[in-house]
Amino acid sequence: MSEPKRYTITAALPYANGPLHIGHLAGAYIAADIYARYLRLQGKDVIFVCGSDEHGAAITIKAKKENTTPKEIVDKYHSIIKKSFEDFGISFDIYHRTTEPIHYETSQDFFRVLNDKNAFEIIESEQYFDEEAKQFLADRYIIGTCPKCANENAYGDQCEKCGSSLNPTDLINPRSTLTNSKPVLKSTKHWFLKLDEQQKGIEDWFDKTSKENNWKAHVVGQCKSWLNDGLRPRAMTRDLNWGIPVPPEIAGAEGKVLYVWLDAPIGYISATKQLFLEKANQQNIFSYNERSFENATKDDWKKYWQDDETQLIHFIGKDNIVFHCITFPAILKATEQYILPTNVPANEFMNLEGDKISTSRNWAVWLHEYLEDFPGREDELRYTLIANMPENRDSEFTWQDFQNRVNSELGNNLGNFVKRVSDLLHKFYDGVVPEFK
Ligand code: B3M
Ligand code: ZN
Repeated sequence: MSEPKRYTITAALPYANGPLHIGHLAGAYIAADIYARYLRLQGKDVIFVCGSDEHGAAITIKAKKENTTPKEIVDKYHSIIKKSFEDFGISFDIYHRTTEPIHYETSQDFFRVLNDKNAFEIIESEQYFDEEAKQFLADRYIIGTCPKCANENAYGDQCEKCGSSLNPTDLINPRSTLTNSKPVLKSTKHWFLKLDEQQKGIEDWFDKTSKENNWKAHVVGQCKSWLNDGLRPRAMTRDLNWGIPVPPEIAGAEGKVLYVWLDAPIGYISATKQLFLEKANQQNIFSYNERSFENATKDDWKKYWQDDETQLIHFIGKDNIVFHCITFPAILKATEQYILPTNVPANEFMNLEGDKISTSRNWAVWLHEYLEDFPGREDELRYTLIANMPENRDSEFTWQDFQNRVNSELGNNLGNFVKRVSDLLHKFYDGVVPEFK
């Protein structure tokens, strides 16, 4: 393959419903940061974009738990997350957010284009409705007994005990987490992306691209299993009061919002638009890659998303594979305007002291706490996470391992090496590095 002209590197948009932990760093952000820095050192034209994912049930559930509004939740966690990334030294060119107006416009435009291109079909179905709260229930708002393992607290989309993926109607004795009442089935219609019609196009693209670019085996495995099962239409709208409204001119969609997994990856594009708006206006002059932003114009974002000579690389954790390797490419492809990803180097998970990292069980090393407890020690954590990166299988963080690596690998080995070189330099070369011959 000929040398690409430029690179668009994205890292998964973290949900603004909690602070960052080491699992996030090991899963996506450090790998993306290494790659961006590596390309910049080679003088390549690179943008590295990210931002907070601020819609969806992940946010509304957290707001309910903290007895506040979704807006307050996202404002709070967006600033905590943004600050931790900065303090830790992840070199994004922009860290944006999905509640910005530019993102609403971009997402609604996508919906319009998809609608015009006939990429949707409207399907009517029965969904659970909470009559007391007077609202349709997102899958995560319904709990009940798992039909497979009898766990009484399985969610409408998944049983966390046995891992089965479920539909809300599979649950025995369903109840609403909003009011604890028994939800009723009520009919509603949604805009489904016709993924079934895109099966062949996506398969051809996937086979070619994954081979040419040597995709990771576990990513290929997951994609193949989805493709072999056959793609089915997937709902791109929701009946929720938190999200981006479906464009108002679309008849019959009043009160509906875009599915969070439709708007979130579009967030990479709106972040890029915002980046070039700022560069064109000479705001936010600081950047890790000055060269590529000289004489920037606000339309430059297009080069990074619509030019065949750009490589698009998504860094994500393994739980996001299907959205980045199938759904989002299908959305991009349907517009007939955008490039598709060149690679999606997903990482697996990092566990902590023998147990899965869990925000709800508060089992994590929180980045903002680490930065407070070990000021100026970003590189020690960065090194340990890199040395242990879950590139092809789950890995494990332990404080013992952290201590050993810092003391023996960084302190003894690297420290000694640097000290000896420096001593020799002073002894034989007056402290000046000699010219290489
Ligand atoms: N916010 C899921 C997650 O944090 C989701 C990623 C969006 S990437 C476009 O795991
Ligand atoms: Zn179960």
